[in-house]
Amino acid sequence: MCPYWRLLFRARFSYGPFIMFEHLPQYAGDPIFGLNDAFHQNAHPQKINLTIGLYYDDAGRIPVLPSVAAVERRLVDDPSPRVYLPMEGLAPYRSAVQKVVFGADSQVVAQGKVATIQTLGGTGALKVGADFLKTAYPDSEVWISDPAWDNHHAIFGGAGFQTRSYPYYDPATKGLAFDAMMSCLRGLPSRAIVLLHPCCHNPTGVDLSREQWGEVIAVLQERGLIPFLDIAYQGMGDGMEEDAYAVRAMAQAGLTVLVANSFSKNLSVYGERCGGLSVVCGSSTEADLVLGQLKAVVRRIYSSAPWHGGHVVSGVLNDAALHGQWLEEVAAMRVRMAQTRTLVHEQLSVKLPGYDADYFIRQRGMFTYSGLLHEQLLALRERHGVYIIDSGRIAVPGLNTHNVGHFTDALADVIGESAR
Ligand code: KET
Repeated sequence: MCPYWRLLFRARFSYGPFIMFEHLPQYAGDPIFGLNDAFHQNAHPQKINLTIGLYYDDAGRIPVLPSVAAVERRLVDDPSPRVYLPMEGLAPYRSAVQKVVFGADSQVVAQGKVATIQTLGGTGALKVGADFLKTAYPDSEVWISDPAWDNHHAIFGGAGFQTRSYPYYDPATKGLAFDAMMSCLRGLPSRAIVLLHPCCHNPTGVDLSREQWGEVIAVLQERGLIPFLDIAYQGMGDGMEEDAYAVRAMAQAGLTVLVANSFSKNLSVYGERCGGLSVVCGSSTEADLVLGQLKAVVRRIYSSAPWHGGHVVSGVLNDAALHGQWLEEVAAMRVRMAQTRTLVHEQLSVKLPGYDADYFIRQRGMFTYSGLLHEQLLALRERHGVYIIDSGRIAVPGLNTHNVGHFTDALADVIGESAR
């Protein structure tokens, strides 16, 4: 056979199915979702899931909030067609986001300076914001707290940015490394993007005081930095209004700021993918322009946000009675988490007398950063069925009055063992 025919013959008959992707690396899995899956496979009778940022009630159930269920019942009977929403999302949803995040009497909102879109959860908001910023400031770097919610690096890295870390947590005090953080921020070039958590910092549970926020705002202004606020736990720290302090202080100070908010946790609608992205601009003209750019980003990545989730959130937030009910529901979650922290602290002071467990009550929101060592985390999983992610971050809502005794026994065992 001549070489040409041989080639053709081999191409046609000798090869099996073409293999195109075998050169790709195995996905290592996500440190949070991966361990959550491992937990579900464990057969330990007293196992406790402290991996993922989900709110569980005292019976260990993820609640369907009664305010949400009321709107969902209405939606079942609503004959409206399930059309595509506009690229920017449902109008009453967007105005509700603005009220919750910036306050009902916000000046910047009244002046039309805020461009807000409905997004696919907080993650979607971060992604749209990242793509938007990449168009506006392609050469900027994104500064993320150390330690971070890992997905911050993944999302901004995936949008093409170089990501960097600023000091945030001091392991010695299990508190804020404020001086180191400030000296890093003071050295950043103009238009650097700084990712900040207004409340309930993930993963540490360590937040800034109002005075500290004042100092951060001054540096952001002086250096011409671009703050990007990720508020995924509004209402879980000190209260719905209190937790938004940093957002509102920055808006009032006249900063250009991006805000990604999530309703996953505070409305317990994780899988409905409900969040918002707001950009506070210098004028209403600029806000219109920015809104157009956000729509363009949405159109090219997923076109529009979900109808059902949009109507659920909008239905709760825009109905005065349901809104009030929701605030009480969030307060109940917040109080239960605070009580759980106190309970752990009390029990550890008895079971582990020399151990400083104050961080449990000092840190706020859904997470506590334990500083537990790798061997201790493994022993907790293997011996006691207590699942905590590798960074030592504990998702507090996995604890309740029924399992806290097992948890503190387990901690006393592994920490006591290391001390022996
Ligand atoms: N921001 C932060 C800081 C955050 O902790 C989460 C979720 C999100 C955004 C995502 O929000 P959503 O609306 O779900 O897209 N964190 C928890 C779940 C996860 O890792 O995705 C967690 O840290 O366990």
